[in-house]
Amino acid sequence: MKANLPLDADRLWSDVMALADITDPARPYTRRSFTALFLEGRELLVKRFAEAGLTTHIDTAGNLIGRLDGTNPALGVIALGSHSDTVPSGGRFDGIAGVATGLEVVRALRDAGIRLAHSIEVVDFLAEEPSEYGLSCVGSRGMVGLLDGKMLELTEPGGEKLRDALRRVGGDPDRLDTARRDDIRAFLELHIEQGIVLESQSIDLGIVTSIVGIRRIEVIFDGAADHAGTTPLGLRHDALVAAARTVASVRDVAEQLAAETSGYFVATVGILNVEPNASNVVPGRCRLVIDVRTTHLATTARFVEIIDRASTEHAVAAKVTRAALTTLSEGSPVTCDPVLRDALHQGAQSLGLSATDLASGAGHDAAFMSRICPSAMIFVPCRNGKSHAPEEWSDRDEIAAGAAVMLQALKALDRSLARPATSSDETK
Ligand code: HGY
Ligand code: MN
Ligand code: MN
Repeated sequence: MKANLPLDADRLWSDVMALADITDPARPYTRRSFTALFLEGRELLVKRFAEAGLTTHIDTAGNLIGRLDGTNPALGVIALGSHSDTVPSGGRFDGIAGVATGLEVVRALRDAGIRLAHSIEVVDFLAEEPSEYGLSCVGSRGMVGLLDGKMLELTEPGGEKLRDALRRVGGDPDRLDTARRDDIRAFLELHIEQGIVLESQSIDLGIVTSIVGIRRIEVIFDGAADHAGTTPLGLRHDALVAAARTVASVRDVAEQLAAETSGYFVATVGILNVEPNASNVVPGRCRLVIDVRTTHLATTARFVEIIDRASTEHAVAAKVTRAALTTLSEGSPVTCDPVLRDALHQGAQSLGLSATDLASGAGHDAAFMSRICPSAMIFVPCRNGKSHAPEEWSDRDEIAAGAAVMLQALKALDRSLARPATSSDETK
């Protein structure tokens, strides 16, 4: 790992740790989107963005954007960033490392007296993690025009609508058209790998090739709440029995399809709500959410078809009913831009850092940003591949190395994207 990087690793680290301190103390590290803690984290970011010379605003999709005009603003924007919200009892680096890196890159340019031709924007996207409203990537969907009216009507368990929550954090659900961007020429996101490849192979950085498409599906079983002691087993309508067997089917079918498909395929049930959730009551209702990820959309369609059939069979066997499967959200798999990936590889090489191509099994804002501009991601190692858990860890120097590569790539792209495409470029 190189020490003499063209930026301030301690300053970058202090941003990451300062955000980590803003957590639900009972569930480190938790800073859920739309909460008071999230807004406290945003206040910190606004302050540090401003100290770095960025003008800040919240766009109507709720994204925090810090901007530094370029010497030739007509060229458009190169955007950097990620997200500052966490999963419940998550880590200190998922998302945060990417926002802090964008900020440090801007400060490093300032310290070096460098003013790029493109304007630079550092973005903290709203609610990248699946929020309490059941939707992920709220801000980046908004920036690319995919945050629709139906999504805005989603509610969290307390009944608040997403549209009202969006307004509460500074967005404007009635003017989402102004959040859509057509002036961003490139988007770069640094993220912890959330996997074990880089650490296990002692590679400094991952350059992401593709990002999985994620589909989240809700399944509801309705049976009959009954006395756990006096209701004979043969007369029960136990919704949890049908749900539990469906959870097992999700895992079995996922393993079968993952073995059959050449691409990447996983499926997980991470949410299981049981009503009334009492030890002495036969569960009357069960809700589960399936998270399906793949680089191969046809496999998702097959998975849904098999699970639709299997969950119906489990419902019949348990003498309960199963509502129609509801798709809560879905996104297609995307490939990262080859020109940006090459700039990241060149950046790593110029700093004597090792880098390898890597697919992402995690979803990211970059997947949505790739719909409006060339986008790419750089991964830094993640101890034991652990993420979405308090043990999540990435070293100060590992993040700084990733930031330095991003800085190198940004300077190169600022030059290459400013050049009008020549006929030879077109043939490339
Ligand atoms: O769930 C994901 O893949 C991301 O961490 N939000
Ligand atoms: Mn995450
Ligand atoms: Mn993330």
